[in-house]
Amino acid sequence: MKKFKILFWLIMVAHYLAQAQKSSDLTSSSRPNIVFIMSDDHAVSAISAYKDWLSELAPTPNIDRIAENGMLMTRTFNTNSICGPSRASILTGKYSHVNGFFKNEKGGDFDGSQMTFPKLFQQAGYETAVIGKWHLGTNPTGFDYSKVMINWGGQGTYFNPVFLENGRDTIVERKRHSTAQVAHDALKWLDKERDKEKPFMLMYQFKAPHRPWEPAEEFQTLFTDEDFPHPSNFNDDYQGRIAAQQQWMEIENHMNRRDLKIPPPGGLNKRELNDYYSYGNQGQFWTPSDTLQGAALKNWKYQTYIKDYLRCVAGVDKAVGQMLDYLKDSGLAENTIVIYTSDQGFYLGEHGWFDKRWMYEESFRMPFVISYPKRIEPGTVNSNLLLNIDFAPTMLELAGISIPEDMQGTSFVSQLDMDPKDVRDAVYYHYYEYPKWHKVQPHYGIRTNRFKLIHFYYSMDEWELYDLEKDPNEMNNLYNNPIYKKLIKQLKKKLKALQVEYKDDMSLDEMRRMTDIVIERVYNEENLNCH
Ligand code: SGN
Ligand code: CA
Repeated sequence: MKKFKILFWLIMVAHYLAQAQKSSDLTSSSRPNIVFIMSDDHAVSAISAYKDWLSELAPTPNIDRIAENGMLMTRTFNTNSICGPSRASILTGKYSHVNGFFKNEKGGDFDGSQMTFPKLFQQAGYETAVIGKWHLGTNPTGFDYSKVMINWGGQGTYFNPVFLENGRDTIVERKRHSTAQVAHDALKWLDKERDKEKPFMLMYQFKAPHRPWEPAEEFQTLFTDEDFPHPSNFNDDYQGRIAAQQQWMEIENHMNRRDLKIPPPGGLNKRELNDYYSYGNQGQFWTPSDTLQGAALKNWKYQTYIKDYLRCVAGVDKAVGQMLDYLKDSGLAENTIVIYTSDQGFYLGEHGWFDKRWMYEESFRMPFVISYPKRIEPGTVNSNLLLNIDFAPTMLELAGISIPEDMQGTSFVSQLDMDPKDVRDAVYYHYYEYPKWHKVQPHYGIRTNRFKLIHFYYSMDEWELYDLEKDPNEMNNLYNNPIYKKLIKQLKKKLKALQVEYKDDMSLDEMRRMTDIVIERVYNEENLNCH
């Protein structure tokens, strides 16, 4: 009898200790804070931690600090390389066709009633906020505080950006450049406004370095005396790649006067001004001076573009540094996970292009660096295949919050711990928007560690195969080379399996209909009355 009594008390004590541990996990500082930093259109090559071709000319010392303190992911990809869709996939952990936000242009607004990772953090007792770019139409849901840009179709502008605060108040910020404003607001929220009893999850999101690449005054003279090199395939002729022959995103032929900061003549009304600035979008020829023509004109456009782009990046890097300094000085750094990423990559002259959308590496890849001093070994590198839909489950697991069954991404926490489980052998991609803005044919495909197979299906039936080891710039389409017949068969089988797994196994006609859908945004400037 006595034995049973002792056993009973032992069980009771163990139970009590377990409960106490659980509640202290929920209330104490042991739950990590998260600062999720995301810029817009920031290419991997424009982050010096990646030691890519622009690293030495345009360093990003502050973003690099995150990599030095934590882990640099070299193979992170998005599921649909365009702004809103990538953001919707990050929030939901689901592919575009599942979360319903598959194109920016006339694809409607994001359904904010669905489950998103910020909602799960909020429900678990976190204080949540989103500050900066949102670009999903409907008001943010799942946040205790939100201040997001709403003008220019939700893109926001670099100067005089218009924000919506907490879904109610419209504020035109005239004092600061958009990047500095977002930094100011985020630091203010962290330092003064949040509930300090709770752990926090902050989404700190910049418009920069999105088109039309307008840097803040303090960066406008940076790189003035530099002459940037061209990427090796700057003069790509798109041989063997039919879809690439039809796009409208060449630096030489599709940059407009706004992009290249050509001042308009006086006396134009709003409409004329818009026509003036957007001249060039569809290949209309113009030159800033009659003597500037041909290769020299193309180079001038490129130099103007890349410098403005990298000046915008310098602004973002400064804002990242301010955040890191604040976390350090306030004692928050040790228990805060810091992530830096971008909604997708971008072309900085590769294939002669700007913009994104393609499954080719430069736009398919996303930068991703993460630090968490308590858990991640500093200076580590991970080259496993990751996706933007993995971010939500990963953050949830790090915070000890359970991951909903229907999230399609997979947590990569085991990889942060250097004990990899569930490593993928391929990633699946699907892009829909056409023809606006840049005439990129809808396509889907898979990428393994070495090969990439793409199907352009909308108004053509073209397949492409690349050996990324031998041809990292994707210039040589191997699809019709008989040597690869067996490999193509295997890749197609894998592609089909992924389509079934992710429930994207519709007919081509159904896919085309998604491209053709026209749902106007409810949420646009005219309806906002904010000027
Ligand atoms: C704007 C740009 C396009 C860009 C899209 C989508 N045109 O429409 O060049 O591809 O945004 O960008 S602009 O004349 O308005 O600059 S996204 O990042 O929002 O997806
Ligand atoms: Ca973007």
